[in-house]
Amino acid sequence: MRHVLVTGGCGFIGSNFVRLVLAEHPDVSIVNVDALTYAGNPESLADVEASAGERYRFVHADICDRDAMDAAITDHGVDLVINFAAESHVDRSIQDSTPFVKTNVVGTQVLLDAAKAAGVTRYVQVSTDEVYGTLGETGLFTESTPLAPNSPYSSSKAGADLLVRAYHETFGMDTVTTRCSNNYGPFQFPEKLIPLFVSNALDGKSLPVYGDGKNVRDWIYVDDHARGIWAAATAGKSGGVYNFGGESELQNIVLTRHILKALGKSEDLITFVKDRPGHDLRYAIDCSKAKAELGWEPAVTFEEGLQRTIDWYLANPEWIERVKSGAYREYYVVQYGE
Ligand code: NAD
Ligand code: TDX
Repeated sequence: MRHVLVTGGCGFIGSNFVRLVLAEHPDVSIVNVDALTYAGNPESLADVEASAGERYRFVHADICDRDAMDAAITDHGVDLVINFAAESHVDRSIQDSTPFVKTNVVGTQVLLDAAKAAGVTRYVQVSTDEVYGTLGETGLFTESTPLAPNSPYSSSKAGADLLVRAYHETFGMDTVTTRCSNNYGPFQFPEKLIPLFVSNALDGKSLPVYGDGKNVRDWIYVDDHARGIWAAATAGKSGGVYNFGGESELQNIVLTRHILKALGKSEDLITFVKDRPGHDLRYAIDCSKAKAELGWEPAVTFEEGLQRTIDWYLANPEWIERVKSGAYREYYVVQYGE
């Protein structure tokens, strides 16, 4: 049995990762450490909790808590740590960067120290293409593109990446860092573009497109990212960095029209609003290294992935309604007004 510690497993990508790895690898058990912030929802793993038996354990703890991290690693005989836990939304980091520095930078340092002290075999850092900053209209991010983050979110993620690099260089820790483009799929919190716009369209509310809508993102279905992380964790080179992307670039306005069309809603719902400060123009990933070294490639086309995602949101209205209660409303008013 391989004992894996996943942090942030009650979030969007973490929950999809836990479900997929437990289903595809019967020799793996997972302990999920999550602080259950606004973005963490144990309901997203209720099916796993009910069916995985001894192979799944949940620990309610903060990755900044060293004693709790030591205990989670030693109590469960963990040999592989995969750190998904993060504050992950750019707009929230513009409102207040404090929790971003705490969780993304300090939390990573604490987890690295706990993993080092326990002598785990490997530490995997789930990072993002946003650490590379922005592209112009051409070109792709490779693993050797210099880090040039532009938001408090991406700079806190870049800080974490540099700590991971330093623990590999200084202490010889076996680390792997993954950097992925924009994910979408089931269980994504409706502050991110796709679930926000699906949810608003279903409610007949306006879809707030920032600026002129011409910013470009490279969209990847969450299961493709999850498979990439597992491939990097199990077959990546020590100290390696691996980019993952969906090879599916779209301007935000084009994506918005796809969503409205798929839901049979009018384009009159589109509203252009004030641009995000420091809004990166374009992200696009060169994932040839992951293809060559890990035998990985994105398997889900954007059309198929978007349809699966929309079908999931249509089939799970109660998940989205519960998530949108309380604190979400306050955030929405601060970000978008009434
Ligand atoms: P998310 O916001 O949906 O989930 C984050 C999870 O981390 C939540 O369950 C939350 O409760 C937990 N968490 C937050 N602070 C914590 C702390 N201090 N201790 C323990 N748990 C804590 O995020 P996501 O979209 O699933 O992203 C997961 C990871 O992938 C992040 O590291 C993010 O930077 C990275 N990433 C995301 C994307 C994307 O498109 N969403 C793309 C590339 C990389
Ligand atoms: O209301 C909106 N209107 C809008 O036009 C929102 C929420 C977003 N946008 C634009 C901004 C971006 O150009 O849509 C694009 C996507 O925005 P987000 O979903 O907020 O994602 P992004 O800022 O690109 O970052 C995402 O990808 C990389 C994740 O949130 C990060 O966690 C990940 O690291």
